[in-house]
This record gives sequence, C-alpha cells and structure tokens, in this order.
Amino acid sequence: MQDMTAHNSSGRPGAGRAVAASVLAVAAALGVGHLLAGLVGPNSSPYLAVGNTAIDLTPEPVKQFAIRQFGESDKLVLLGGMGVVVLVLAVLAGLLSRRAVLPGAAIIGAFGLLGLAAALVRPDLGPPGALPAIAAAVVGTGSFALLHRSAARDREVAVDGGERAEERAPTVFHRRFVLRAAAVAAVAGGSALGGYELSRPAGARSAREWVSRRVPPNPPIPAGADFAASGTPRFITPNAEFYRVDTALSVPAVSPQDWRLRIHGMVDRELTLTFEDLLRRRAVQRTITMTCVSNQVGGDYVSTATFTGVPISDLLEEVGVRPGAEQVFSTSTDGYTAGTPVEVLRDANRGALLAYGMNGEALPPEHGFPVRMVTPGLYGYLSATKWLTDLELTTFDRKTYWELRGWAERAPIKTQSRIDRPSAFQRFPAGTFTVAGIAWAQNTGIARVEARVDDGPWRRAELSTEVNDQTWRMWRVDLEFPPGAHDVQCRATDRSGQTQVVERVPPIPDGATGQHSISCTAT
Ligand SMILES: Nc1nc2c(c(=O)[nH]1)N[C@H]1C(S)=C(S)[C@@H](COP(=O)(O)O)O[C@H]1N2
Ligand SMILES: [Mo]
Repeated sequence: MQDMTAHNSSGRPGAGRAVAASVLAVAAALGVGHLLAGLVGPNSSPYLAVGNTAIDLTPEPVKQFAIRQFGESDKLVLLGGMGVVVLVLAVLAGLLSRRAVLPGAAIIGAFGLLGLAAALVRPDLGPPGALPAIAAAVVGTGSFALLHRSAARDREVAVDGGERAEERAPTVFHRRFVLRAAAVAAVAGGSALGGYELSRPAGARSAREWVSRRVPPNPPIPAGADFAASGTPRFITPNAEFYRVDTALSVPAVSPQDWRLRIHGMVDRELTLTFEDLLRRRAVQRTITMTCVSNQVGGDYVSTATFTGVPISDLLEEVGVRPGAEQVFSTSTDGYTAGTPVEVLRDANRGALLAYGMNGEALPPEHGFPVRMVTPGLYGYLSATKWLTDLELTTFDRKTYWELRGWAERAPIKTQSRIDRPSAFQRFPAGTFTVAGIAWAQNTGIARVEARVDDGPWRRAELSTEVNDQTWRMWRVDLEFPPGAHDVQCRATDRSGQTQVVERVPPIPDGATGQHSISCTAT
C-alpha cells in the first residue's frame, strides 16, 4: 500500500506523516508536562508557565484592556492564542523534517527550552518547577524521533518491497507508524487528562502553598495575653478552630490565578485587581477578634487571628470615593452580599483589610481563600465577605443578603463577656475557685470585667495584657463557693464607660445582649 506522495527516496517520511509526527510529539510533550505539573504544581506545566510569563511581561494597559475586553475569559483567550501559535510551529517543524529528523527535533527541543526558561523565571516555582519542562522536552523530541523513524522505515519497505519486506511482514511495517502514532496520541491524551485530574485538588493545595509563602509569620503575642492555664481560650485561635459561619453549601474553590476584584460604582477611577496586583500593594498585619452577629450570649462564634492583607482605606483612596457613597457593597463568588459603611472602611485607624493571610498562612478555603474582607469592630455578616470578588460604592438603597432577611443595615459589635471556667454544670470542691473567661469590646477596648456568685458582690477580675483594642481580653478572678448549687455571672465594661446591658435580646437584628451566667455545683 504505497503512500501516494511517495517518490523513490528511501528514509524519508513524507510531508503528511512528518507533520503528524511533530504535532503528536508536541501534544505528548505538553501532555506529559501537564501530568508532571499535576504533581509538582499546576503553574509548572510548560504551557501555563509560558502563559504566566507572557502575562507578567504584558504591559499594564494591555492587561487592563484584556481584562475589560474578555473579563474572566482573558486567561482562556491567551491560552487559546498560544495554542494556535504552538500548532503552527508544530506543523512547521513537521514540514521542515520531510527529509531529516533534525530540524523538527531542534524546533521541538527549542519549545522545551522555552518552557524550561519560563518555569525557571516563575517566582512561584523553585527548582522542581523545571521538571515538567525537562520531561516535556525529552518526551517531545524522543517521540518525534521515534515516529519520524518508523514513518521513514514504513516508507523504505513500501518503496523497496524487496528482501527486507520478506524478513518482516510488510503489513506490520506499514502499520508501525500508525500504531506508534496512536500510542503517542494516547500518551498525549491520557497524560493531559491525568494532569488535569491531579491538578484539581493538588492544584488548590499548591496554590495555597504559593500564597502562604507570601504571608509573614505572626508577630509575637505578649506573654500574659491569655489565661489559657486558667481555662480561657488561647489568645490566637488556630485556624482549624476558628469559628466558621457562611451560607456556602460547598466551599467555593477560587484560584488566585483567576481571582479578580473589581472596585466600582461611585468612584472616580474604577479598578480591577488581580491577585498579583494585590500582592504588589502595601500589606499590613493586624490581630483582630471577629464576632458573628448570631452569637448567643455565652456562645462560641468569636475567634481571634492575625490577618495579613491590604488596607481597604488605601484602595478606596486610590479609586477616589465620590460624595454620596454610603456603603461598600461587597459580593462573593458564591453570590453572598454584604454592605459596610464607607466611613468605617475609609478610616485608616480602624484598619479594615482585604486579607489573604491568616495566622502566617494563606486563608484556609473555608475562611475565604484567596481574599476576604475583615473589618474590626463590625459583625462579620456585613463586613467580612469571604471569596470576595466585587466592591461597589453605593447608597444604602441597595439591600444585602442578610438585610433582605431582616438583619440590620449597621451593626457594630456589642460589648460582651463569657465565662469559660467553670463550664456549665461543672462540679468542683467548695472553697476558692478561679473563674475565668473572655470579654470583647472591639474598637473601644475593655476597661473592666466583674464576676459574682449568685447575688453576691461583684468582684473585679484580673485582665490579661491588652494586645490592641480590636481584640478580646481574658479575665480571671478567685471567688468563694460554699457547698451547694450556684450561678456564676460576669459583666464587662468598655472604655466608653458602658457596662454590658442586663436586658436579654436575641441576636436578630443587630446582636444579642444580656449577661452570661453558668450553673455549677460546689461539693
Ligand atoms: N461569602 C460569604 N462571606 C461571609 C459569610 C457568608 O455566608 N458568605 N458569612 C459572614 C458571617 S455571618 C461571618 S460572622 C463571617 C465569619 O467568618 P469565618 O467563617 O471566617 O469565621 O464571615 C462573613 N462572610
Ligand atoms: Mo455572622
């Protein structure tokens, strides 16, 4: 079965097969690169490394143009365009190799070098990032040489027809190229698919690792900031123990590479930020106690972390807030919305952040990875949007997720205190017992905490070292417990002189009030 384009020169594969060989070899190279990148880190896939380098080298105005023009598909457009260029070059490599293997192998090898160079200059990869590109270069040139040779051998046999064809069945020779081409195509498809599968969960992991490397460790917390030995929580809540409240059915998966934040509405200059844009801005670290409005008196929807991120006041300064803007309306990828008063976010002293770091690592996925808001002093539902993607300066006419469900438009955190020791219904020996707990009055600061047994006199508790006025304070006090059943109560007073109100109100619409009490028994 003689190739129609054949002439009498032996050892030459012919144009069709040479092009097929180079296109398949390039596909296999990219596939294997992708597969290895699934293990090493998705950005080390030679294709993506070249793409990301291209993005970094693109001048800012062109980038802004692409983001405006293609929105969230800007990445897709770039990768598709690169695909066309690669295909054209692969075809060219094939055409140049009709006679000899070398020109095509050289072009494919050069691809590999380009991928290697791109992987080496990526700031986020490190030495293992070179592996996929090296493997891709080896697989690409190797499979090209293999296919090229078998195409040429098929041809030899078909043209000569002589003794060699008798030695080995000609049908096998004829099929050698087709079989090998099919094998290379299978490697290309299979490895690309495998890489895709691998880089989904592992991709999210390595993206978090990449962000984590940009988050400084927590500053030291002064000794005496908690009374953990007396039964209070530790001052910093480990991420795994930080309370979690959200409406998301499954944790949204947002990659920092695809993340965009648009700041618009009543502003002078609209702004769209990529994650790298955010990283380039001035970052600060702030230790903040977050509280949920639905926290019941004595509840655990309160935790403290050191957040790293960009001051929101800097960004509002940059876009220029127009007069009349009342709230910053924030939207999450999962459709959640919140509205934070403009004056709070513009206040540099208040210190609201676009946070990407939490306790020395990237935000955990369930706490908003890659970027969330954190606003000291306001309940989380209107000020701490996770998986943040959009900030619109607007008036309070625009209603948010929880406002539409009956919660308040404004909700500063109310001064509260909680007893952690004794625990409810705890039994302990009668006599002196150390009662301990936490108190918070974000943005005002705790001045005093008192506790008492039953209707006895209020006793002033010892306070832990203050870290800043946006964080909780721990308290403890030795109280006398005669044998029998008792109620222990506590109350906090903030620096404005306001003592926690006695009246119990439920969390809706703007936070619970009332004093915490615990029933216990001294034996
Ligand atoms: N996208 C999104 N962000 C959200 C929420 C939500 O449901 N969806 N819940 C808010 C509420 S009510 C609180 S109290 C805080 C809780 O943050 P955490 O889960 O990190 O503790 O996130 C806020 N941000
Ligand atoms: Mo909340």
